[in-house]
Amino acid sequence: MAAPTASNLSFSSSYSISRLSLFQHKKTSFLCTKNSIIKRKCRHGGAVKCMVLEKSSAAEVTRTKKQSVYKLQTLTSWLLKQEQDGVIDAELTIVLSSISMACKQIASLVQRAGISKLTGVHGAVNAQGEDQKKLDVVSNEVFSNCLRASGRTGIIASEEEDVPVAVEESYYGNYIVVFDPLDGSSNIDAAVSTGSIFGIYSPNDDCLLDLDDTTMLDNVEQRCIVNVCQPGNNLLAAGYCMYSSSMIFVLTLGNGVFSFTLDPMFGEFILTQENIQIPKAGRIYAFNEGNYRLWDDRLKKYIDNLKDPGPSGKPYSARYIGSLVGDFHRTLLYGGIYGYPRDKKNRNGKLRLLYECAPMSFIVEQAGGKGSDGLQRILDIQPVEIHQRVPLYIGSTEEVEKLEKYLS
Ligand code: AHM
Ligand code: MG
Repeated sequence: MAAPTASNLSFSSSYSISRLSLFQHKKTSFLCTKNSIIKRKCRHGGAVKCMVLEKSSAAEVTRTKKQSVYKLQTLTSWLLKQEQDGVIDAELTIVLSSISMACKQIASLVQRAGISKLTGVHGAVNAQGEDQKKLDVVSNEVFSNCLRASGRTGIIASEEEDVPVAVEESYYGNYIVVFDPLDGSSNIDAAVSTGSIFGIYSPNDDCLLDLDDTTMLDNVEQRCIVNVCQPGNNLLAAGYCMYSSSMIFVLTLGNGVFSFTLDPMFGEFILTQENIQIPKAGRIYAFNEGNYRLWDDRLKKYIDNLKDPGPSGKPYSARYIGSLVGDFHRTLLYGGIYGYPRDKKNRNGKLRLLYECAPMSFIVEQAGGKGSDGLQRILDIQPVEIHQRVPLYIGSTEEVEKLEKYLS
């Protein structure tokens, strides 16, 4: 039998069978210790410490190799696996990859905002009458460009655009993507956590633009609006990316919630949590209590009870970042409730159904929690306009149900 060449060999620093390295020559598997390879160049025969493995031992080594702590699953490889398993199609894989690329770019802009003079206001007001930050505008452009370039998106609707936009003919695809490119942007100038939120809807035949016809743009816009206004129940995928001490990408495709952390050493999202389950209950509440005076009396009673549950109970802890992605992420991992209620000034609360409340509710339900407007499930609400606002109560099932009892 011909001797294996040194270039074929793997090295191991240990003599134990499980840690010896394996190489194969035709149908026979060989193990070589590091010493034998280094000292004797692993020449076959003579005094060289090479062993021939039985097939079962070879399989054992292969199994050990699979469990290596150095094996990392990237978002890309995870998405490809979902595609192979038939959970998503190739087009959606590309859309999701484009979104992750947009998030990486936005993270870099957020991190360098002070240096590149991207803090402060832009000077314009968005469709909802809010002052846009410079980074709101830039992030919207980054997100939109990445989606357009994917060639798989047909319509995009953003917090920062007045109406949903149909992607140009040459790049046109089927998926409908709704997003808030930089949520919690009032926190940016103080370098506090922010995030991007997105939801993806399925192709809708009623909406596919016939690019050959002479439809007026207004009609196209109207058709886009109709198609974007889908209830959260129709979401195919939803997720968010949090720009914080770590950059975390959380995603659901309707089969559990998965979390990926950006490894800054090589710029890839790495799978760090699978099938996240929100605790059934949690003694943390996140509300902007500055609005207490404007709230409904039933809600005041609920909050009063959390703070003073009587002699038998321990008060809840208050945690409020003022950044939905950050507050939601903590709630997802530790349990508790996040709320943005309606009040005397804002009859429908502040948060937007399409690209804030619905995607987050899809994620929380996939993690075993609840998303409610106080009376009904957020995912059941049929939007009637793009920037529609709804009250949001989201988090651990028991906590949201407790609140619903107070409000009913
Ligand atoms: P934005 O999309 O304009 O950033 O507004 C949404 C944000 C949420 O992230 C956050 O939970 C909420 O507004 C905070 O509002 P407030 O400052 O009224 O507490
Ligand atoms: Mg927002």
